[in-house]
Amino acid sequence: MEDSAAPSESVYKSISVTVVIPCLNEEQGIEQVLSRMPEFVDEIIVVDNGSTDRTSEVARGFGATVIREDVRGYGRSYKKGFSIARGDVIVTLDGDHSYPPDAISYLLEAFLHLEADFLNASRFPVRDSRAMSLKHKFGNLVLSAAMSVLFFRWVRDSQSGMWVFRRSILERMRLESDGMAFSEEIKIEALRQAGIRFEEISIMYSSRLGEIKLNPWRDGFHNLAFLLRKRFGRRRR
Ligand SMILES: Nc1nc2c(ncn2[C@@H]2O[C@H](COP(=O)(O)OP(=O)(O)OP(=O)(O)O)[C@@H](O)[C@H]2O)c(=O)[nH]1
Ligand SMILES: [Mg+2]
Repeated sequence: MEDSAAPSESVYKSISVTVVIPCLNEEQGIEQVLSRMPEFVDEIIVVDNGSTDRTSEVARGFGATVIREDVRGYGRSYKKGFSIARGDVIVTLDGDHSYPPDAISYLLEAFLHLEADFLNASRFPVRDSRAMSLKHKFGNLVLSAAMSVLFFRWVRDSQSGMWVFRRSILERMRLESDGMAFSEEIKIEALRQAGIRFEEISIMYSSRLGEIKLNPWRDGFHNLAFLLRKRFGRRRR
């Protein structure tokens, strides 16, 4: 936080910023992420999804608010984190240091400049060839193309885990996924709701630190099936 006379001056251009990070055994990555967090961030929430390593201790050491979500799931973790966030704007990223914390200021600038309500940080084009395998690139391309066709809007990276959005739009979204499909669901909801302005810009993406948890085939097919259900399934009230 910035050293200032009035506490309100720590906010970024009059908006307060909360960063939410879901973590499942990310002791290595979270240290790198939090040590690079910009000073102007007002609140950092790390959602520990039942880690058995030192993720929580490391995060607390950097002054983050650590909450625990005992039921496994990426979406589940985000929903828990969002429920206690207080910032005007929420920024998300993984705890594995694959998304760049130092892009947050640039993303916020773009978010304000574009007058967006939801800004998606696209990992494409991937500049570091080690960051994403050909198989992952292909899977991402298929899923993003499917989402673009089904929801009539070109989205370059439907699976990106880095977003900037106004916290107030959450109450207009129907977020049902508890798993990895949460990432595409939040974008679909942003696209679907009238009055939510969706924008997308590129960031640098790097290879993750720590152990891989994603199961590309299982999660890929699940996310594709989720897209179809979300598009053609009955909308529950
Ligand atoms: N896979 C998974 N990740 C979780 C879960 N709960 C929290 N997370 C965190 O959610 C973030 C995204 O998960 P990753 O495993 O990095 O998924 P990914 O980015 O699609 O895959 P990688 O390319 O391997 O980084 C990470 O910070 C995880 O620690 C969970 O139940 N499953
Ligand atoms: Mg990751």
